[in-house]
Amino acid sequence: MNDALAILISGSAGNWEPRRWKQQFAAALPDRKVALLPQDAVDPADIAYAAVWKPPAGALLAFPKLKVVFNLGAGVDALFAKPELLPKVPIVRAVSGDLTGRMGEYVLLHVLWYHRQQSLFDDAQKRREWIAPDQWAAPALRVGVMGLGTLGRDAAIKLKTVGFDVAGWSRSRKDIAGIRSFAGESELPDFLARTDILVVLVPLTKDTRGIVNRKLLSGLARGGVLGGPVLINAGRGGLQVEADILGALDDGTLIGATLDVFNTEPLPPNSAFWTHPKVRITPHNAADSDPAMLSRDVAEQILAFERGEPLRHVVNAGTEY
Ligand code: NDP
Ligand code: OXD
Repeated sequence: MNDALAILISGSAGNWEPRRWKQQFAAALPDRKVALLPQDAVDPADIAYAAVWKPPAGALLAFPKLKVVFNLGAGVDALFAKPELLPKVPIVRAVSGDLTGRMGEYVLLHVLWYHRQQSLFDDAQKRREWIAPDQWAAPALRVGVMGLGTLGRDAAIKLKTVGFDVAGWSRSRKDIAGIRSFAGESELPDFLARTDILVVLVPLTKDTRGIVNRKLLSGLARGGVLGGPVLINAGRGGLQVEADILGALDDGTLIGATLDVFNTEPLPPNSAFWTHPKVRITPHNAADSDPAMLSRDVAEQILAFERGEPLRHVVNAGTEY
């Protein structure tokens, strides 16, 4: 029998409904055993590949002949929460045009929402009032993208295409036409000081946990066209210190926040974020992993790997992304 694929997904609804993934993987790999765990019966020694989203800690150690783990999202922080329980095999993360396109849509939508002062019009409509606020053009708004990797780079280019004044921050310097690149901790203060809207798209790692805190938010630009800085976090909840964000919104350090990710998900009903007038919440759906698209990508990688070709998008265990 060909080396089997195990699917381990923590999730129950929407795109994380495990049976959707089983169906798509079975179609993408018709000649191979595909086992949805824990329900399907399979000999652990037959498993050569695992496709996972937040698998139970240590579950991957059950497969003695495992060759590759495919993470079904871009972020691998859930796996590296317990690195000592990871098998010593390559971990490949999701990189797909589908995922990248979705994130670009999300970033554009929310930056444009602030830029075009949409909340004023929503409120005015409720009052049946025809208002005429001043509106600036896109080059007047300075957007800063934290993380210029697969998703951040694409979002930054899309923002630049609309006309915004865009810069990005990453560990290593980038050369992207029309986008100023800031690199490393030493250049973070200058990056923040020129940023009206901060878009967070760094991965959650040992180096970035809690990076969106009071000190960082206090370093954002003042005096911009919005009247104060805005935070958009579509990365991970663990990047943000939530009490600091609430404090910054309350004392005017931030004028708004759009949050797709939270320390606890789903966001508990008693969270102050739900009712905060300056907060916009989305339910960690900035860029959903599509079962049909990603199972096809994983199947292609498995077949290429078996032809002796190198794996793509392998995570660096040292940097955790
Ligand atoms: P990449 O690995 O391609 O890019 C990560 C970027 O962050 C790189 O530019 C990297 O710098 C930078 N970075 C990492 N660590 C640091 C650091 N310590 N200091 C400065 N810069 C740093 O990731 P993706 O773009 O594919 O994804 C980013 C994140 O988006 C994912 O990890 C995930 O958490 C989140 N995500 C959220 C989704 C949602 O629906 N909300 C959906 C998909 C992803 P360098 O280039 O120099 O290495
Ligand atoms: C991802 C996510 O990391 O959906 O891809 O959060």
